[in-house]
Amino acid sequence: MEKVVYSVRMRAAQGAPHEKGGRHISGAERIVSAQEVASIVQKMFFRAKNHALGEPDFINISIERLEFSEIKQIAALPLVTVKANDHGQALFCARQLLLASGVEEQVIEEAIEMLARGPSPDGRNMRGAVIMDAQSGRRLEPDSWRGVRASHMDYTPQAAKQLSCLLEPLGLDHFRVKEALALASKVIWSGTLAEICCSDDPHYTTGYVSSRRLGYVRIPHLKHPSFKGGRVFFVRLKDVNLTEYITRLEEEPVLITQISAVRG
Ligand code: WAQ
Ligand code: MG
Ligand code: MG
Repeated sequence: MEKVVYSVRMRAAQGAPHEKGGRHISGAERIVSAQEVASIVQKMFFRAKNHALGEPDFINISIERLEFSEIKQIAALPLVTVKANDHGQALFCARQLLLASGVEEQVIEEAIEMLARGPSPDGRNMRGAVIMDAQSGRRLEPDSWRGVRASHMDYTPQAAKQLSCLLEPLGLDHFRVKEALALASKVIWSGTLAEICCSDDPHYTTGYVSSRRLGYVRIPHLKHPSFKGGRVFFVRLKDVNLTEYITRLEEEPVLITQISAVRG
């Protein structure tokens, strides 16, 4: 990539801007070279405007200059899809995977409950993720209306191409899968013990559990159609300094330069 690159980030809300309590509709981000910025902005506008959750009233697109040399280079988590035939089996898988990653049983139940109900205090979607103490289940994100957003991550063009080639024969070469893998890889790199995620799109039912130990594990049917969706980042408080951890998640730019194993 060039010496200077740009972080392009989009967030869209309905009714009011996010900071004035608007409903979150869509968010996306990329790290690209200068000549790509205009086309990415156009694509993000189109994506926000045509979202399944509705048409946004406020679309915020920000562009930030970054020195390539200051961006951390990381590997993607290995990707695998488990077999789950229905929502019950999916929940069973998710519980086992989180348990194997070191999350307490009771905490897992609280997190699943939260994804079903809607993680914000009024039971709606949040723009960001819940941070949860893997031992006590205590919520640690500073703002439980907003949550914490993992940000400033993307693939290098070469890694993106390589990933597409591996996903294509599996029928998974879709922006949703690629974005979720990038996010999950950064989230684990930042010091997260494990993550569980369900889309906020009522029609997209595949979710995932990820951890350093298990990689990115896709779980069909994880999201029941009635689930609100969201993300929970589980942390061990003895492993991370919470303030530094949140800064890393939100601000530290990361490019994925290396793709790990991909299995359908
Ligand atoms: N940081 C933290 N939380 C986020 C972020 C972010 N950058 N983006 C979204 N969230 C939270 C927010 O609460 C959303 O409502 C929720 O996650 C779901 O986001 O392999 O589509 O973008 O087949 O709807 C996973 C499976 C799809 C992909 C996930 O999530 C696959 C998905 P969505
Ligand atoms: Mg998204
Ligand atoms: Mg969505």
